[in-house]
Amino acid sequence: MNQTTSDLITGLRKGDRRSLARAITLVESTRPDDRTEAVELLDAVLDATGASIRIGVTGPPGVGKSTFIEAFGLHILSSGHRLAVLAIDPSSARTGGSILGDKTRMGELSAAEGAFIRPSPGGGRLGGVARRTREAMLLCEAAGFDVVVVETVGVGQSETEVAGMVDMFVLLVSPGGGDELQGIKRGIMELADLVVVNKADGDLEAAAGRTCADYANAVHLLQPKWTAWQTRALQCSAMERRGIDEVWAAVIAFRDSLQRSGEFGSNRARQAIAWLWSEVDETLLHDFKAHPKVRALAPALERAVAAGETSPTAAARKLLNAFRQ
Ligand SMILES: Nc1nc2c(ncn2[C@@H]2O[C@H](COP(=O)(O)OP(=O)(O)O)[C@@H](O)[C@H]2O)c(=O)[nH]1
Ligand SMILES: [Mg+2]
Repeated sequence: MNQTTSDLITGLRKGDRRSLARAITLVESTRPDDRTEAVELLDAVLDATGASIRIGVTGPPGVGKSTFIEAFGLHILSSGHRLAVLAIDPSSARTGGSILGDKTRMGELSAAEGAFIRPSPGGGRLGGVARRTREAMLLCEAAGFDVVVVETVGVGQSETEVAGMVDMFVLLVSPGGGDELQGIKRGIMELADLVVVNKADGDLEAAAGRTCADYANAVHLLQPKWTAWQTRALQCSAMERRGIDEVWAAVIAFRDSLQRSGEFGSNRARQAIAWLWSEVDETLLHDFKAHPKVRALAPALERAVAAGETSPTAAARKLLNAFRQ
């Protein structure tokens, strides 16, 4: 292990935010020597990880995720916790814009002593993002952040991946009629442990109440995820910072119920095993695609498959044989 890495470990264990930022940059790097350092780093701090509650926050663009996380985060800090926010935005790699928007919407939180906010630009493949986000989450825990929020834009497969690495999954929705309920994909509803109807203020307050009741009914029809917890629906105004304490109370109730039933620990164990295999999957696939023989053969085989001259199965076999040789 080099000096930089051992300095990072010391800094992390002291809760230094600059060391945390640098450690996350290291785990995000794809350079092979950085990867080696990153794995050593993660191993060295593993004993200091795990003692947090990991919360996924998702919802369609514009629902108020960033505003909510700002209000929620400040509330959590005031109860004496340290909060890390990891924001995954698959579009930010292209536009770069949403990070700036989030920085301003989370201005008070980013300036707060006990908070750490890190946008995770979507580095190409989604799987790659989730992979590094898991590692970043462990680093935040090692640095003493006992609440970790992973924010994801509710548009794609990212929800499933994020739900697979957090303890609790919170779905933010806007006030609206029955159509709104239809618009949220059923699959995402099934992942939610808590549905929060945001923007329950001003003209939207009455609609928020109705939407909240609709969701409360809808979640009862879903297959329960846990024996010790039934998905709830709440409403809040992130902008006016009302109803935020109820959301935090629900998070605590969720954690306590699942810890009592043993499901908290068993879920984490399941997630760790899934992580192991996805790490193997992704590394193998990466090595496969980077293999010189595979790279040499692939273009011609792709053309042959596209032209209908070779079956995809036969072409895949050729590539796999070239890889194994
Ligand atoms: N009325 C109202 N507007 C809100 C609330 N929360 C967020 N907004 C507004 O909704 C828009 C999108 O908010 P933002 O936090 O960026 O949403 P995100 O895309 O989900 O992160 C902004 O114009 C916010 O000011 C709320 O509780 N009430
Ligand atoms: Mg946002």
